[in-house]
Amino acid sequence: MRARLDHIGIAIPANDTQNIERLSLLYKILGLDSSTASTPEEVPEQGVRTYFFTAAEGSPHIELLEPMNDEGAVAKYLAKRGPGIHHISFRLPKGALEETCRKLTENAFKLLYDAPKIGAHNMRINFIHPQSAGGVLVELMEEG
Ligand code: CMX
Repeated sequence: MRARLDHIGIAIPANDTQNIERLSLLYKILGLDSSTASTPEEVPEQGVRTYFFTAAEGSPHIELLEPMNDEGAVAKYLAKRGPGIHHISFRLPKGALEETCRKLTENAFKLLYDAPKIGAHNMRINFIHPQSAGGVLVELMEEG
């Protein structure tokens, strides 16, 4: 099993249209496909609206994370640390998530959920707590 770095999640302030437009322009100049940026996906369970920018084949994509309310993890992150890189996300081959989580737990890495949840793009997700992963929140995902 070999995971692939799928995307980098960036926390952005809520309701800042100008900021989203500027970032969209930045990624457009870099050639990222922003076709999904104008139609963000809402993930109420995570309390976020996500704007996805697709990079070149084989390269990690960019996911902007805008809080939908004051309670979610991203809203808390923004309040404490301000905008910036919120998490990195590894994509696992379909069917590998449970076994990978089992191995991580066995080796004392702290997972956030006992069982995977459904995230953006209908992916099954879990997270490794930043305290177990060098200060970086790590998302693990596989196709739902
Ligand atoms: N990256 C790095 N460090 C982080 C962090 C992040 N994203 N979020 C929190 N931390 C740090 C905190 O600053 C804190 O550090 P200090 O102890 O040095 O102050 C430490 O981790 C512990 O934090 P905590 O009190 O255990 O928990 P928080 O309330 O800060 O929540 C976390 C942290 C990871 C449990 C929470 O953010 C969470 O549940 N995340 C998973 C869900 C999520 O992030 N969803 C949004 C994205 C979903 C998507 O992509 O669709």
